[in-house]
Amino acid sequence: MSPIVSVFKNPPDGGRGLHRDIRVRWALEEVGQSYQLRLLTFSEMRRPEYRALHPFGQMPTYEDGDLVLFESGAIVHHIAQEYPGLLPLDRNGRSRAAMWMFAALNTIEPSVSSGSIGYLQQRLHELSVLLGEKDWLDGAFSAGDLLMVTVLRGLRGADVLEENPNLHRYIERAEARPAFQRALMASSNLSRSA
Ligand code: GTB
Repeated sequence: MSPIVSVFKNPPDGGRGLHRDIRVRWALEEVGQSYQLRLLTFSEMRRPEYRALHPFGQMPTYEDGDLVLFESGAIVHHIAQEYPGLLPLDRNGRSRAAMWMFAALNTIEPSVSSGSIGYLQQRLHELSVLLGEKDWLDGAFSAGDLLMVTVLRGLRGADVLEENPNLHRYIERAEARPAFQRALMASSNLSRSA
């Protein structure tokens, strides 16, 4: 049985891959693991059956046998540990990839929703300096880059992002990955058929 990922039946983003499920779909595509979808409307997300999977009634969730997970970061972390392809082989490298996963969700994502442009500007500038002309944050593409790019994608076109051209190129490089393209295509096909 392949894992089951919950997604919006009628994605409000019109299939542009802006919901948190894109993180999970992309991670599964990167590691070459097929998956099934649990399609949900907003009202179905409020039902007790779904609350049993996700206490906050959000998506995505991930079901694999007797394992049920919520929180997109935890799900991507699980996939990265379970299947080869999203974490380096050495212990220190794995810990640094986890550090970048936390940085994406715990430092950059909150700064995006903080409402303070100055604060966000500062964090993005620091990230831009750190990335420099490297392709990825720390060696090969990892789960850290995957989460960081999903956070940054929401800022595309905004001055605060575009004043860091290397971050724009970083997003483009990640979006050009075949695994991302497959995940995005699956999201937009779903939206078209809704
Ligand atoms: N921390 C959780 C995680 O990472 O899994 C956050 C999950 C979350 O916020 N999920 C949202 C949700 O289920 C969907 S992605 N919301 C319903 C609810 O809270 O009741 C957030 C989102 C929503 C809409 C757009 N959009 O329209 O473009 C983009 C992203």
